[in-house]
Amino acid sequence: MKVLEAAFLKGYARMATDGFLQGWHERNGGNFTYRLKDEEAEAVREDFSENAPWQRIGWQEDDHSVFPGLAGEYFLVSGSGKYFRNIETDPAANVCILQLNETGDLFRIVWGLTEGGRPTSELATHLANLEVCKERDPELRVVYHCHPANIIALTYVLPLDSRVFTREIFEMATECPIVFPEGIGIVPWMLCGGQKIGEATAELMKKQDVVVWAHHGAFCCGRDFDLAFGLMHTVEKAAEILVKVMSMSAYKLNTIKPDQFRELNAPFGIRINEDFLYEKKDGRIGCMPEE
Ligand code: 2HA
Ligand code: ZN
Repeated sequence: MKVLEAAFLKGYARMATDGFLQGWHERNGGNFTYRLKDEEAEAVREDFSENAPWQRIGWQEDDHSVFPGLAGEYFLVSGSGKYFRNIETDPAANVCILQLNETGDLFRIVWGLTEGGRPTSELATHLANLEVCKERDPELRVVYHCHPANIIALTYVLPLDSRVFTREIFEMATECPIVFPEGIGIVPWMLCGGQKIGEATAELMKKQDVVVWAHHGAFCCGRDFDLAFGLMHTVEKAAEILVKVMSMSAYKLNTIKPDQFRELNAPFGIRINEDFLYEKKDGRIGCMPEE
């Protein structure tokens, strides 16, 4: 089978368009990886070329990333400098499939980027995330990064504290704690495009499916495209509601209370992390747990 006919390629391209239409991918903003199943790689192997050189994963000078947990695997990855709005119309020019070597420290492009280029500048972060995700759930295959305006806006006015950020988002929609009961991780502003921010993000993704990069964007993971896209969509929708609420008032008159969140646990078969269910003194938005 040709890569262009494969269901995983079509699902990936459709999600890229969906993200673009949401306004999350201005210019070349965002990047996106999918870790292929063995049978998916096998089915399109005839379309792979093994002539491309092996390359270091690092992008910045002193980077030398190694991902032994992903050795030998294949990944569908967006191209550096490529635009999400072009992925669905011309996947072969804008994305690639790459393979990691047997020690997990070099990659080679086996398909795509037909007009040249490199995989995303955030490759180290994507692989670091995919490695820790695979460890906690072997079926977690999608890592997605985008620039959603409301999530980013909140990083200027909420404390950059996972407990506060998560709790304020949880209060904006009952489905939030059901969809991501482990909450949102926060990486303070750091230089993007390298190994250090990748390590900081992956440390949080060991437990959390959503990580916000302050003043930049967000990452999420998922078992498939629907779950990863749906997760980002849910967080950004809640962030949009919070921006609207904060535009009207610094205080909430009504909200969902900790014991009401706890009522969700049994019927939905979840366990909302208690770190987010602290008592609040009043309805002021963004107050720290100890205030
Ligand atoms: O431009 O989003 O984080 C791609 C990015 C870098
Ligand atoms: Zn970005």
